[in-house]
Amino acid sequence: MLQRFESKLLASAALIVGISLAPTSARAATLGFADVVLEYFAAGNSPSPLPEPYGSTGRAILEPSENGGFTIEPVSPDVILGPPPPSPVNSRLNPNVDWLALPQGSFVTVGFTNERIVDGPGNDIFIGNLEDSAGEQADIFVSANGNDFEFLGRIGEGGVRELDLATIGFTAPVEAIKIVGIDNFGNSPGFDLVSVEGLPGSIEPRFEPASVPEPTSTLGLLAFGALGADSVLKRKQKQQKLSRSKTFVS
Ligand SMILES: [Ca+2]
Ligand SMILES: [Ca+2]
Ligand SMILES: [Ca+2]
Repeated sequence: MLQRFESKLLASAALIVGISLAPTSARAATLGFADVVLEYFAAGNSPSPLPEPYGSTGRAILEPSENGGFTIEPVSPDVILGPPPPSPVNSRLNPNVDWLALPQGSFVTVGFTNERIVDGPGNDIFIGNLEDSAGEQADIFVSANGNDFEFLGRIGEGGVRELDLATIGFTAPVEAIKIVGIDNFGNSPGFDLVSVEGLPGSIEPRFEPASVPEPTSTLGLLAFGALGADSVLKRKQKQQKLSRSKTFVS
């Protein structure tokens, strides 16, 4: 019975999250940068035969001659979390640059655990991407609840990388940002995403939850998503109770 329930949950989870939520997507939170991959979707429009997700871990500078003319390798979508490496953010000059390529229609949605992004003075969101561009573009959507997304603007490698929430009158704190590839340009076909950042005047720090469930399984992730804040609150209350009783024991 329980097994049947679990497999039902897994099936629903697969539908909800598309391909998968990488178990390694929880990294140490860094202020101002995306901390978690909420969703990744492969549209399947990359030039054949490139299995998504692909990009580069940056540990080696790939030669176009090595891989059918494509400077890519399989990557986890979470390579875009946290801060980018020191300049230059260039796939040919810097072996420490990681990126996730988003070909036409493929997208990634990231969340923030220790901050929210708000409409501060001027631009608020910076989308880090490779400086050695082939003119790729991506569409950026923002959400205050992780479900409903509003189109904020189109950005381009080597072009506009910063966006202002005021341009669409988005006044609620941003909880999630979705980046959608719109072309297959370059030797790494698609928009080469490196980082997702809140600009300094637009970050609202917040405390991290006392404990975050280990996203070791899709089931765990689904349960976390479905139960949400309520379960976190209950867990916190339980922990408080436990720590109180510990105090008395000692
Ligand atoms: Ca962060
Ligand atoms: Ca602003
Ligand atoms: Ca590209």
